[in-house]
Amino acid sequence: MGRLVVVSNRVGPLKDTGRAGGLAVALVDALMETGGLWFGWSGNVSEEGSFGQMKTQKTRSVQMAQVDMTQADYDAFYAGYANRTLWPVLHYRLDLADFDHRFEQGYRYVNDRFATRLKPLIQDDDVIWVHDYHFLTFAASLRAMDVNNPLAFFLHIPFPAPEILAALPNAAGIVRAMLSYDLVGFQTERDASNFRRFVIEELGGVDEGDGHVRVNGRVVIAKAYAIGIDADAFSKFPMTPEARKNMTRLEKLLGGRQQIIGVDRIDYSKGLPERFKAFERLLEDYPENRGRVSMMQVAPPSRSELDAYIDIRRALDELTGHVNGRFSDLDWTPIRFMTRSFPRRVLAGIYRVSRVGLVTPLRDGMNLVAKEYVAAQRAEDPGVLVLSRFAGAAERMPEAVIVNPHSAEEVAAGLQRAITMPLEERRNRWQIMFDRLCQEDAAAWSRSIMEDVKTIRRN
Ligand code: GDG
Repeated sequence: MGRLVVVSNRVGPLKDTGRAGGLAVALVDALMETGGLWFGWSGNVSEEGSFGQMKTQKTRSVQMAQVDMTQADYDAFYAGYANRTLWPVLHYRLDLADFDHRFEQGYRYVNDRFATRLKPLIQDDDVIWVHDYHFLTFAASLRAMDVNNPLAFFLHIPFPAPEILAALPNAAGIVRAMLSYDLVGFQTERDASNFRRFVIEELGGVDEGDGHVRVNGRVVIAKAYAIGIDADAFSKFPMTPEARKNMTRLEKLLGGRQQIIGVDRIDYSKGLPERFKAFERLLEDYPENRGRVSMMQVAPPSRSELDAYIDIRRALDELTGHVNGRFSDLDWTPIRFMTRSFPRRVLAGIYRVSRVGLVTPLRDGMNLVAKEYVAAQRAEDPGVLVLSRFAGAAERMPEAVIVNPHSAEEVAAGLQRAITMPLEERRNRWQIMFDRLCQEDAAAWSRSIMEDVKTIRRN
């Protein structure tokens, strides 16, 4: 295979710093193997925008190239179409979507501009791998500039049923643009089949079997490739000095009580208010947990300039106050809500001392926190994952306690089951999930996509 070129909204970090997430880890290995190039937005808004100078940097054989955006680009492309239109629609939240036609124009414009800047850097045998909902139309832009390299795409978030997507103005135009890719990858079988169904029902495509669809004389691969984590590395994090120091602090505070842990960016897709209410329900329905079980929620703020995100944060502050006011005792506070982030190693330590990992998104592409929680447990005495059926992770983790996040009653019952689960059952469930996480890890994920890229035939 030739050189790998990765395109994503944000570039890096390359090092395994405290903040590097699963995506960076998976991509960096693949990039290093081929001496690749990583291209995207610099994170800066400037007057010249994408017409300005390209920032380049080479670290450990990987070339990075970044361009700016103008404020107008940022408003229409990033804060507009990507995060006010596509994010809610693709998460089945039509009620929160903002359909402003100027957003789509700005989005296509930025995709064109970024493609124009990338084009001179492309070599003949490069494989170009584009990431996520910011760049649905990027391949169409490149093809219009006569780029003939293999183009692969991976969508990190859900792809909704055609009945939902049809509400997006010009949905057919957007999906048609996606068909300029040779391969379109999704997190789950459900997402991949939703996409193929749209192509077949709305665009006259023909199912060719094995995840291939034929449309307008071309065959496109549209399959599921569930993203994994570096399970081996993550399982070792709790043993690092940084993690141990913080685990001791936390264990001292807990004083033998049990902890439920949640870790999510503040986002309406994550089901946080529903989760807080389910925890309140646990204390109501199973009062023996009062004074004995607490919930910690780590919630780094994101996209905080958007109204929907401001509203959710306010709702969570209120719910925390409500539950704590109602149930707190002299030596016990039910909910600890922290709108901050922790280094990854510390996070792994927090997972390990928590008896229950609570992951209850209303919709989620995959959800890496579910996988990280399991990877961080000790084989001798593992905690229990309580997982929403609407997280992509649920498709490959049926040994978790699977719940419907919309039902406070059901989540409370799931929590009670997790809290009281006998050791042997906890071990059995954990071992199966951990083995699978090690097998289907981040490296396996990018490898399986690259294997399918090799089957692409361009004429
Ligand atoms: C999108 C899709 C899909 C969180 N808090 C801290 C912290 N994190 C890390 C977690 C995890 C990552 O951020 C979050 O990943 P998720 O998968 O849970 O969710 P999204 O951010 O919405 O990601 C999702 C993913 O893309 C990958 O394809 O799974 O469905 O929505 O790695 O650990 N990291 C640190 N401190 C924190 O406080 N260091």
